[in-house]
Amino acid sequence: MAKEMWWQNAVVYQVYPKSFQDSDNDGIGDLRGIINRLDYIKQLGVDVIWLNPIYKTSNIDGGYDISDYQKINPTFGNMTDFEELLDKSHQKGLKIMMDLVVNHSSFEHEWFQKSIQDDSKDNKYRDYYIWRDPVDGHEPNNWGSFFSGPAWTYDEKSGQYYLHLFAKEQPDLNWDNEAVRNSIFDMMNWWAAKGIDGFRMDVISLISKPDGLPNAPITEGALYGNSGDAAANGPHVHDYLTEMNKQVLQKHDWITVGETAGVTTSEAKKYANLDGTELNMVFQFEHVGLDGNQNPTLGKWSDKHVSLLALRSNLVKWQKALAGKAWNSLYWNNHDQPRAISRFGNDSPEYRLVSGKMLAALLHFMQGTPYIYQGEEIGMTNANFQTMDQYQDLESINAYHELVEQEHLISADVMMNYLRARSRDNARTPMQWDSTTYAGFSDVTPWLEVNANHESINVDAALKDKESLFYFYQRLITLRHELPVITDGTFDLVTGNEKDEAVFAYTRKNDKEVLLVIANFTAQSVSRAYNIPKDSKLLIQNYPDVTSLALRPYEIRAYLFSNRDNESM
Ligand code: ISL
Repeated sequence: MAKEMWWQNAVVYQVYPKSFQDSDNDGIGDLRGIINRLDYIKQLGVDVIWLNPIYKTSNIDGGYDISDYQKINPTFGNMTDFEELLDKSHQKGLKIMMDLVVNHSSFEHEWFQKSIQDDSKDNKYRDYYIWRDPVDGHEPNNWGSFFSGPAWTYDEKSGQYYLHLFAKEQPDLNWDNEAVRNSIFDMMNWWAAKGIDGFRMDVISLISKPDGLPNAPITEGALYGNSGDAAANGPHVHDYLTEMNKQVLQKHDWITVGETAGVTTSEAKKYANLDGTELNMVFQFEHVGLDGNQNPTLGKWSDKHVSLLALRSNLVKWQKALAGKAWNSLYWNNHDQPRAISRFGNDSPEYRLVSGKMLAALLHFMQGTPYIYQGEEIGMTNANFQTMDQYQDLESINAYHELVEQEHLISADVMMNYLRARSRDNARTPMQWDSTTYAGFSDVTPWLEVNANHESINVDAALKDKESLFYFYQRLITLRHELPVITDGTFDLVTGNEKDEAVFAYTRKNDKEVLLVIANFTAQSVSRAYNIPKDSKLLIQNYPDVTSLALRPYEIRAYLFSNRDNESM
């Protein structure tokens, strides 16, 4: 491997501020809440905190609709609070990665307000967004919004439509306009001067729209063309990121990660190339798309469980394809995805802990930078909401409305199951600090209901129990910092493992050492024969004892031994 960069050996903790810790008892998390919990984050041992958007917002989409990129959301605090958070984090050796949401702004942003201000269509800000004339009295093309309905909204005053790949309150910025790019780079440099440590870039793969905005292929039965496919990895995206790199990123020793919907391994090798001309790494979406609905119209709405065969072949593909060429980010969940244990493990009381540890170790021993989403480290589970009024997320609410009430494609009961399995609100229930009524998140009713299981699943309980998931994560993070093979070792599946329907087994190998990871992905005991050298050290396991090579439900073991190259697994 070429010269190692600090972020290749780092672990990131993702904080969704709205749901992390409320310090002023308005039921909404805030910056002071995060400041008060920095010691907890530090105790886990991570290197970086990624903050979901904390900017002034219209609050349509959890802060991903920014109305002023240089102001703090007043519900979260003010710039002095932010500076204190940055300062205190740095004092504790924690870096802060901000969210950069520049595929779109809020409709309330000054640029958009000026863009719609008059109907002359030639003011400077008109071209900051993507405006088109109607075609035959309709939308300019067939693109659908990620959040239901068409991706175009008509503006009566000017007689034109504007493009929004997300909600109508999130108009897409026109990256083909150099003035837009320069405004964004100036804003990034302004944050750089504050001393931040990097950016996570929201849907950055969508910023360059295809020339002429042609219709997107439409799957049979689908309501709209797939705008995500149409806009992903567009004609100039790499030029624009190279430009951003020159004007901003190159000047700093930052961590940067692109959220790249629709990214393939060959595209990822460009975005996250090791020459450092674009970004450090990307979030790919393939492994969280494998359990989607068979019916393409329903897309992500499903309650299916992915098979180990499909999941493993995907994860292995990414490990292999990027090795030596680009850098992976590793994640099971985030603020948009259901909880890892509920989705990929088993959230029953019997197996929650053991399957959570298995998932953690399986991911953390791969090559790449691991991301831990708040609450993952204590094994929080899906929200298990029973009625629609418990949901707050616009994606969930719009989808219910469109699929159940408007198009009658599925019944309310089926959709409720799908939401329990996939709604973004599963990830957004308040952080569970203790067993009190509002889980120590707030003294008043929180903006989104606390998961009922906070009485037993909470930070207080985890910190008191030496066998908790928290300490298991802490150990995994320490191991990554101490053992180079976790960062630089080559990745290989154990011979023959690709067809195993129950066990995932791989090695990481460098000149000196071999790390062998064996994980049972099922609730049944299985036995397998692996050649484990006598002098190997059992590095970590999720059962208190080891007897034979029979693997108990969700058992994982990682062995470390010296590399005797000719040895076969
Ligand atoms: O959440 C999704 C599926 O449920 C994705 O399609 C998601 O919309 C996509 O990954 C983009 O996500 C990001 O941009 C959105 C915002 O709502 C998400 O929270 C953010 O992570 C628009 O800014």
